[in-house]
Amino acid sequence: SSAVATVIAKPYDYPLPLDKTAVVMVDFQKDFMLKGGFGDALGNDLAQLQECVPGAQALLKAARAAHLPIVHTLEAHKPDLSDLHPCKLTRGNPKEGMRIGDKGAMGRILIRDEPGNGIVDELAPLPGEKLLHKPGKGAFYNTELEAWLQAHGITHLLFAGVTTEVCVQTSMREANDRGYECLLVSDATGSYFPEFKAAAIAMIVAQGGIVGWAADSAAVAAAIE
Ligand code: C5J
Repeated sequence: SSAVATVIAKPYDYPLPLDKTAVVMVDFQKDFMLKGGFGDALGNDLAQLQECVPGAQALLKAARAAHLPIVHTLEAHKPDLSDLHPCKLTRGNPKEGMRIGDKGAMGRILIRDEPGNGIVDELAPLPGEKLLHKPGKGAFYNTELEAWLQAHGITHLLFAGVTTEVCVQTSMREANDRGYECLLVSDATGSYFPEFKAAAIAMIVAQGGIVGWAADSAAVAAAIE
């Protein structure tokens, strides 16, 4: 269909073409959300990220019912670390044995296909949904995402994920510069720092939506159901 739904959003209504919109679930990984992973290794307060799980579940449910394509990104490095810049390996001065590639409680930290690198059970991908491994913070850097979106005729992206001001905001800015109309689902994204989440949303929608729009999962669900 060529139907266009309307999401009540900030800074103003978001037109959502039902056959040209995809959902990008950014890095809902055990590595960021559970003990023994990468986020934990960097000394973060993991409890903060749990708050956005219900909103992310509501978004997934509505998007699946509306048959929107869903992309799940995973921040991940190859086992031989050939896609890991030295600056990322050493950044944060992690404790001995807690660097990217080291063996942690959930397997090697931030390495593709290790148990800790997978998505949390509550938001597990379904067969047929796209998994996208990315070595950087942004989902477009060194990945097949842009080609995949073009092949599927996607022009509009709904973003969710962790963390708001790092991988989610970076990916949304990359998408905005590539011409995609982007909306951040505000209760489906979380940060270790609640004040950074609030600031990221505010800076995205400021200046008439300089990076894009924001709305909660209920507003998105109401528009696409
Ligand atoms: C971080 C991410 N925060 N997924 N990664 O290192 O936001």
